[in-house]
Amino acid sequence: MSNQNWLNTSKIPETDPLHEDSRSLSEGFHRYLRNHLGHFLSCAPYNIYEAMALTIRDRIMIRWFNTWQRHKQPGVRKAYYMSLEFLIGRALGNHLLNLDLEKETREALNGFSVELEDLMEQEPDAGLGNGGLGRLAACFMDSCATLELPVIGYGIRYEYGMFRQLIKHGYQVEEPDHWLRDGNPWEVSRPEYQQLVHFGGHTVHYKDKDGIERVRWADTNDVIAIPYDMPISGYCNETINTLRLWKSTATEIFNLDEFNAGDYADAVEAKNDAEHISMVLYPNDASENGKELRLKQQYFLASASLHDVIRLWEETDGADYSRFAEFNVFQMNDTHPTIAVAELMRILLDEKQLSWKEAWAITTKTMAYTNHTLLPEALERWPVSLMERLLPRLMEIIYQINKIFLHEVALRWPGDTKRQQRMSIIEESEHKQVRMAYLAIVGSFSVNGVAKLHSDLLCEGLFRDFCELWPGKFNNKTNGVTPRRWIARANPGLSQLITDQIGYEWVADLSHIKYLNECASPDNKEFHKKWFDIKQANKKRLAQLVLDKTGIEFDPKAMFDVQVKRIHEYKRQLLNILHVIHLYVRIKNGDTKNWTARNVLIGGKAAPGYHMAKLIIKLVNNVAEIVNSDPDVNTKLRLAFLPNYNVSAMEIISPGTDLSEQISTAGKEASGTGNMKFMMNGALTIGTYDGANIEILEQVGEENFFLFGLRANEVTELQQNYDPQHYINNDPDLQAVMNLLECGHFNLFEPGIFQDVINSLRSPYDQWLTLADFRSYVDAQEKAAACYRNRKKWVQKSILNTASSGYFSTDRTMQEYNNDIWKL
Ligand code: 26Q
Repeated sequence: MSNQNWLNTSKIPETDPLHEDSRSLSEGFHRYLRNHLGHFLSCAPYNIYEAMALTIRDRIMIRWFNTWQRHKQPGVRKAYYMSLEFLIGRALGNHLLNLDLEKETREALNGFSVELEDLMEQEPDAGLGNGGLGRLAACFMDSCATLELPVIGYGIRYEYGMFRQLIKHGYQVEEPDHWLRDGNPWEVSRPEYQQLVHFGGHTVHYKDKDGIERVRWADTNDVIAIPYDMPISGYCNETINTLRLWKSTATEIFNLDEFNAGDYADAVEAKNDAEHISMVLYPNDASENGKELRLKQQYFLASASLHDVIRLWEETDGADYSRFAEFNVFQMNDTHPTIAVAELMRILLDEKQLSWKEAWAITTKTMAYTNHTLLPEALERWPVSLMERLLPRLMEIIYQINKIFLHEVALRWPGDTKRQQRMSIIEESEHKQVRMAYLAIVGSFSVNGVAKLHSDLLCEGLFRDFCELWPGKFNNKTNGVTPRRWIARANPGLSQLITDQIGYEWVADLSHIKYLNECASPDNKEFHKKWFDIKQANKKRLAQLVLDKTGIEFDPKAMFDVQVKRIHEYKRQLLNILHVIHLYVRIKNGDTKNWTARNVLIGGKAAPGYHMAKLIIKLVNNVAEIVNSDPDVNTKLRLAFLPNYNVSAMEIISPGTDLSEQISTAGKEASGTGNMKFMMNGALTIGTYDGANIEILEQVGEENFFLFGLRANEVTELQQNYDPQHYINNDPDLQAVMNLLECGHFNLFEPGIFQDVINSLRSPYDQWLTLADFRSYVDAQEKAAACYRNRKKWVQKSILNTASSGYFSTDRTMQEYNNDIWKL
């Protein structure tokens, strides 16, 4: 497609592999700093990081190339993880761990007045995701490389990642995160593999020379997609997998026309439109419906990635599509890239001239879909009118898929027109919409949820009709997290202790962590003491972070009670605050016999347009102000809101946490993954019977978990007839808390600002049933507090939590995806 002549670099003779001793690293580092970056006398701290990253990247290159070569061989079946989000965080420390170069790198910096830790701090987080779903994609990539699975990640190279959160007067303020400002030393651009992506225009139906009906998508506005590759290193193996991120730019042709017409401004605007596609990550972690640019992003990713895979296929296997499905499988991370179902059909039909039957067989053998939500309001829908304007050919194909599908439904349930309506991919209402989840289910051979309960509830509820139709399609894949980042990197103290005790195998095979069970008994005084001391050191590190970011001082001797995650009503940060207010009331009433001092930490971002979530942040800050400034209270209780929660912050937070708050309304949190990071690092969980909490509870045992609250079925039942006043009337503790909130105690100079929060708590339509779980939450908190006072018992439970976390490694999750879905 491009007029450039790309040179064949494979004929250039190989050079000797680069050495990996500290001296060579040091030389490489100096060369980069001086010869490449031009810093002979002075440089910014960032340049030191940059020079070291480039030095390490050099060592990655040859392995990366070799991995590509292996994967390119004919007969290698590959999986493609398609995701609008990859929440990677920092890379340098991770590569050093995986390449086992930390010691050498540290030595290479000797004589240079900079510590490796400070240098690593210079790297900005790659925050290309909102939360759980994006971080999961990053953990998956890590595990696939470690397991040597040929998996390529496909995503968007957002110029601006997740916004930076500032707190001003207690309110969230968003700031753009220009993470690429100083360049990205890890990425390699590959303009030779650019792709054209079409938008707009119209379709032309015609008969080809054999009289077969064909369709051409004409008069489109095209955008170029340029791939930028990021290396994903495996742990202590030679594998470097690829995360391929697309950047959008304008086509030259497109601009030239406008220039020639003398329309400079229009040309610039067109260029702008094209470049906007990969400009910014949408900061909502529930679908925000109808935004045209978001749909463009989705199609941009799907189209560029599919064409890339097709290109690879034709390069290695020729144009024989009869075997395409044997060697390729796509995993769609939620419905976000689901337009890929229609796009693959379009490519096979219109570009490769396959028949509908052939194209559909290939599509439904290569597409797999993962669902991440049970909230019906979060299911993606796109207006048909928008689709027709932006992607007219794809809309035609979706109609055709739906027609054939509804025919199948009609044959299965004759005369059941209600069911046909319910199951239709097109929602027939005044404003017709495409139900992306249904398109994904119909077009995929596998549909999975992300925790046992979640997968069960999907089949009982949202996807019930589809499960009846195709029971074999639906399966569960419980989430995990990578132990490399979340233990080995985040918690070096604990890692060393674990390795000293049970050997190093746990890093690549977390099932080994169970051997820690033997150390849990308090008879192991020495081990207990080491475990405790490490937690203390990690708490000090976390306290320092809190102090730096908020000015609030946490006492490392007190319990660290932490809830960090996106701010959402269903996650019930409000319930947490109600408990804090309850503790405050108790202290003020002198009800402090056998008190357990606590530091309560809450962190997380609110979607910029989510009023209630933003108000919750303000409430945390206002309560914190009152609690922390009261000398009667602040020796027993402190509260802080940590601004700008992100991956790097979690690397400090999870090792320093005693009590992990996982308190969503049962049946609403698909899985949760923060819960797993805390558990691995020896935190105990206070949680509802929801998502992966249930599996954590099963693994660690009820005596080592503070369970409370309604079950999912009880939630559904109570929602029919919920009377919050009833709970207030019958619980003096709750009454006292509500009184304080309602009399404006936490907003003395800001009258009425929390009225919306109060109204939602008191509403019989409060879906999240916050007040219904108040009593059992407070009681569970009391149990946790009592347990914490018994150090021996607490440390024992802490060890047991880590020891029981083996199941929650993404290595296990990826093995299950591979065994049941990908079969690589
Ligand atoms: C959709 C359309 C338009 C704009 C934004 C979005 C959008 C973006 C992100 C919708 C949802 C998300 C993210 C969802 C998410 O993070 N879900 C979480 O996924 C985790 C991994 O499976 C689970 O552990 C969590 O329970 C789930 O909430």
